[in-house]
Amino acid sequence: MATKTSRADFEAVWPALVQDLSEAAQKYNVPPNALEWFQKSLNANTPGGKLNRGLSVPDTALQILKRPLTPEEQRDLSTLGWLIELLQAFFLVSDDIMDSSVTRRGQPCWYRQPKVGMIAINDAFMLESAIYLILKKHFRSHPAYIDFVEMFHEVTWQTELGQLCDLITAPEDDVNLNNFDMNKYSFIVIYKTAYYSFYLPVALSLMYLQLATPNNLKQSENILIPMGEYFQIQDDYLDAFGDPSFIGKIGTDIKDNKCGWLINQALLVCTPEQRKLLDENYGQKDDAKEAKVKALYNELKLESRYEAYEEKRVGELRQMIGNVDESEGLRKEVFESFLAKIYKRNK
Ligand code: DMA
Ligand code: MG
Ligand code: MG
Ligand code: MG
Repeated sequence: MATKTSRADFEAVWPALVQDLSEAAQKYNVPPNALEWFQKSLNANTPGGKLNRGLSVPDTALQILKRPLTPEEQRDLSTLGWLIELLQAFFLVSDDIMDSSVTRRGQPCWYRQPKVGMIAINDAFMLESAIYLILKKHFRSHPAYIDFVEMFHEVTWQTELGQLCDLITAPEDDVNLNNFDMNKYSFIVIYKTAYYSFYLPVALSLMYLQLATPNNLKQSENILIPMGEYFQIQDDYLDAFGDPSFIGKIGTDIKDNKCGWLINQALLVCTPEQRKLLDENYGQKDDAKEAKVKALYNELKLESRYEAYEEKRVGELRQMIGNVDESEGLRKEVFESFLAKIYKRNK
């Protein structure tokens, strides 16, 4: 039996969702050029990524049920997966504006595309609204409908809290590395990334299957939040050490004065002279200064520090997964397959 949802099966659900959303706009006789704009934004910002989050909704159900999904389950769980991809699209369109990023998924960021500019802000809001339009259309009579709605609201709120801390810890005009530390860092990444990327897909799947007991949700959170923290540490590592043509985005963390994993690690091990170099070069929109910081990251051997961190965290996660209580229908495989998707990723 297949234990993974194929990308093609998952992608096949998307066009019908665009159609549903188009109908929701046409209900108000929206002018044709506005409808076209909305469809273009949906298609440019939602598919095209790794789809890890979206695929994890049907994948979680496959691991739990240990049988192939019925066509109805396949469609519903993929639809819930696409709602996470819409949430992600909403966050990424806004994140790229706030981070002054240049590329995303190998293309110019949406706000940098011809004729888009700051209309991207409204496009982001519409991507968020799309979640609730689809939820209502497809799941209004599901017993977990209100739980789905509340879960999307809560996770959105958590992500916004994380983004707020990420942004205010990185003021453009006031570089002060004393403001960074690993506790602040953990808060930022758990809230801005771990809840929506890791906890949400599993929670939605459990709710859909009517297996979302307090114990199952708590166990999932206890494993998926540290897993999501690890995922964002990978993102921060790849920001400086990844290949932009492979990861599809050009890193901005050094220039943006971000409280990222690499700078926090550098601060833990640098000498006073190296600290001076960081103070003078971090957080400025200057290619030569950014290059100096990267050179110091190499000198400090942050790459092997990262590899050591990765092995340690993955060992801890495997230990936690081994202790999962399966008596209420949760399965270790849910977490094993999630971990397998991200271990040693280079994109
Ligand atoms: C990502 O943080 C968090 C959200 C909520 C999009 P980031 O800015 O490091 O992401 P990326 O590297 O993809 O711009
Ligand atoms: Mg960003
Ligand atoms: Mg960001
Ligand atoms: Mg990043």
